[in-house]
Amino acid sequence: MFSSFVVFALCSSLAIAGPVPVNDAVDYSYIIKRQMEKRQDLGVVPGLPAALAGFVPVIANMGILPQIVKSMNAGYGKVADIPGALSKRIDMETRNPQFPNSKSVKIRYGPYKVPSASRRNLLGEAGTLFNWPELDVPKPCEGECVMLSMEADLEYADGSNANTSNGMWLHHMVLFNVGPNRFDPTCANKTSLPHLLISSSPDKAERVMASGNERTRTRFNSPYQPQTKLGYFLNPADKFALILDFMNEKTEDRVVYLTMTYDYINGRPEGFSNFRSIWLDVAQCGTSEVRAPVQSGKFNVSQMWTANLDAEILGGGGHLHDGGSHLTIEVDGKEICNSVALYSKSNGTGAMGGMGGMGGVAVGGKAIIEVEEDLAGMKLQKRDGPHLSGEHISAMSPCAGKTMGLSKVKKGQNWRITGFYDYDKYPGMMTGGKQSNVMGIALIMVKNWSV
Ligand SMILES: [Cu+2]
Repeated sequence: MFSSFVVFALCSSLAIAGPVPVNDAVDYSYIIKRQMEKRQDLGVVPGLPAALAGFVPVIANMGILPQIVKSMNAGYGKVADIPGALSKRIDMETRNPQFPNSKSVKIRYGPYKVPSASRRNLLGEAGTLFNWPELDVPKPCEGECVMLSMEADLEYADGSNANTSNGMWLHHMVLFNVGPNRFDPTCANKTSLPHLLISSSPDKAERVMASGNERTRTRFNSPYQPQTKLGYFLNPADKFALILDFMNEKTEDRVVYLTMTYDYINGRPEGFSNFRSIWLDVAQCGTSEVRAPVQSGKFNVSQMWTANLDAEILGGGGHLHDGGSHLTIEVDGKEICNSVALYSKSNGTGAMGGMGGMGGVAVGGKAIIEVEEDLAGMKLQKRDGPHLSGEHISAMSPCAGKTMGLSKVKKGQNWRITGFYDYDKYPGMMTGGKQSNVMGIALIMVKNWSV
């Protein structure tokens, strides 16, 4: 029932191989791994057909995107609160006990009416609430605070979980932060569909987190290393916005709440650094997909970025699809990172193979294997293309410490990422007998950034 042209999170997991060398006294490998996995979602235009990507400027200039989305959701989306529903803000015990004064709160947004599976939208998608923009999004704190982690979930009015077991999918959600000095560094001054959807632009809004139905927690710090002390700093003037996309497998309309559980510390706790990641993408601010230019042999895909912020680099790594051999990052003509694709037959995930896999990473000798979370992700056949037997990319080598040839991002630097492919050496993914679209993405994790 699920349409194959839904491009969001074709590869919802983006794993790196560990252990990661340390950059300074603190080992950031856990955070790098988590960010590599979760940030994958942020660069991809949720739920829009790849074919639309080339028309982004046209759609933007015509200003028709909101109308398209509106007509696809007519009669659905946000509805009045249900009498007797749970409170919209539920204080919880802290989920980060390693940090004194940390808090956790679950906020329920909506509710949202999702069409029945017997109703199809203009794209032929059944039972879909399509990229619903939500601009009324209460934050966990109104003053200054530091977010430590957060995660998205779906619930019915009574608080019971809405998930695949009862035919409801959190297909994807993207959380934006709109405010002074907020921007998506690599999309600034460009047209970006996700930002258009929330009536904003990459010069005013940045993507903070995204999730698919795997619903794993996005972390800005490591639960195993309290000394890492990283977080996403929220300011009083910041405003949240959401893009929501849910799917209903039952033949009646249903109403669900999106829940966000936020973990945070009020104020600016001592020793914490402001974290963010920089998303470099060969198809920047679009769908992240590039048509494979050849059917066999070698090619590469590349993109430039002029740095528009200052920051300290923690680490980074690349993301390629099957057929890719390595991804390089050059700054002012000098290579600072070579992230190499590691192929394996036995990543055991089936659905996830071929696009990054699910590698574990060793931190301080301790392997972190998040089996529960990964298992949930594996069920998402719909969000992946077909994966046949054979070798697939199971991880990409990270750059950090000795393997990261640069310690600071500085305004004006010329960055270039290049994804290298060789179909003769590594078979690509095929769609209808032809090479599938490919990706070339690099994520750079930084702290203490300023504009
Ligand atoms: Cu991908």
